[in-house]
Amino acid sequence: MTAKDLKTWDIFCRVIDNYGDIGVCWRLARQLANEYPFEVRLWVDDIRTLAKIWPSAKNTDQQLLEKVDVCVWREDFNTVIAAADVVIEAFACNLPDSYLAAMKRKTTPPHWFNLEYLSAEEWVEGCHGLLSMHPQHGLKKVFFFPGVTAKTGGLLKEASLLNERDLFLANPAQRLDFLKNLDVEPAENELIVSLFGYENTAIASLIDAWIESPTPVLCLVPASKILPSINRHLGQTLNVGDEFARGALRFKVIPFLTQTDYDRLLWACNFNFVRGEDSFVRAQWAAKPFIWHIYPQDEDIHITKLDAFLHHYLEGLNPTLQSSITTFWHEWNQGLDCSKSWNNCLADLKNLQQHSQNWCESLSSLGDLVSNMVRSCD
Ligand code: TRH
Repeated sequence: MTAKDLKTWDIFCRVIDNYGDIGVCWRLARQLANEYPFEVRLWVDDIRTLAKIWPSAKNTDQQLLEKVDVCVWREDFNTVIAAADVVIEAFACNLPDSYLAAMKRKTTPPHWFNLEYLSAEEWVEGCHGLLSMHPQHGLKKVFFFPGVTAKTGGLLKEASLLNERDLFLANPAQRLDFLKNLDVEPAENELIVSLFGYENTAIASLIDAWIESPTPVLCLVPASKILPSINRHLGQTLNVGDEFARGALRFKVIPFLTQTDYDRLLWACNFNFVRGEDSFVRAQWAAKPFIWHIYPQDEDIHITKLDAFLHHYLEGLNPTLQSSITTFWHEWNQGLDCSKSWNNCLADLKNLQQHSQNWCESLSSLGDLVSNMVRSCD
């Protein structure tokens, strides 16, 4: 059987916290269903979180959404008679026993992937594509690692994404209309920043730097976990729709957007603060300067992951900017004063912008995760 004979795909997703688990799975499901002649079913245990990034998702057990059959994955899972030709277990979420038994019953065993979290660490290249055998059923599972090098599974990227981005950016009126719909009217010389992050004490130093900034700053904050940190420093209770101005800084709290509009936001801004996994990837495809608030882990494992990414990302950049970015990213992730490193990065924004484009092009030349996964089924 080749990939084109594999008609049915099941994706299993457990929402651990925030939006990244479903964010990745929903994007993956949509791409498989819309770019290939596959029947795609997404099993998710928390439909309300899906509705946050895709508001047309209803709180119902089964629905067809964007060509994807979206089903609620309940603890007492026993609804499936036939397993799919390809099964994606996202982030080691443990498939239900009854589903494993259905996989075992198939005449040709399904292709079974465990989709791992993204990491740019070196060991990932050695583990991508490794097989493990299920102790009871003897079914084989492939470990599929996203990554930023040719020896990994690559990153999720829809076929039309970069083209859509370029069309959007080539039409300044479209950009202004998009912002206007968010009730945002930027002044001509304002630096527009999008800010999505976890709670972070470092925001206090940035707010102070932006108030004093020689370039006016318009900061757009989708309602999320960083808002209380902002409110605390400003002594305000800003909510969706509120605006706050002091010195050279304007803050605007915008609604949480759909995944599609969030891309547009990243394209429309001059600098993006992102976090977790999926927004981090989208910022790279936006080809704009960005900073990553990595998902914090015990014993500072996340800092090793941060450095592994920086090692690839900074290649080819002038040493001064390399050092400014490294310092800025470390300070932001450790909740430290980052006013100086922000100003240092901004002093070379033109080069940083060019570098963001170069990075995006080099990533794009590696292909994309879905094509790589489909090809690996051949
Ligand atoms: O929300 P995140 O922090 O998600 C995660 C989870 O914490 C997960 O458990 C962890 O393992 C993973 O990170 C690494 O960040 P992420 O991955 O960026 O997901 C956010 C999603 O929300 C992404 O799909 C983009 C989307 N989004 C919108 O659709 N609209 C918005 O306005 C914003 C700000 C984000």
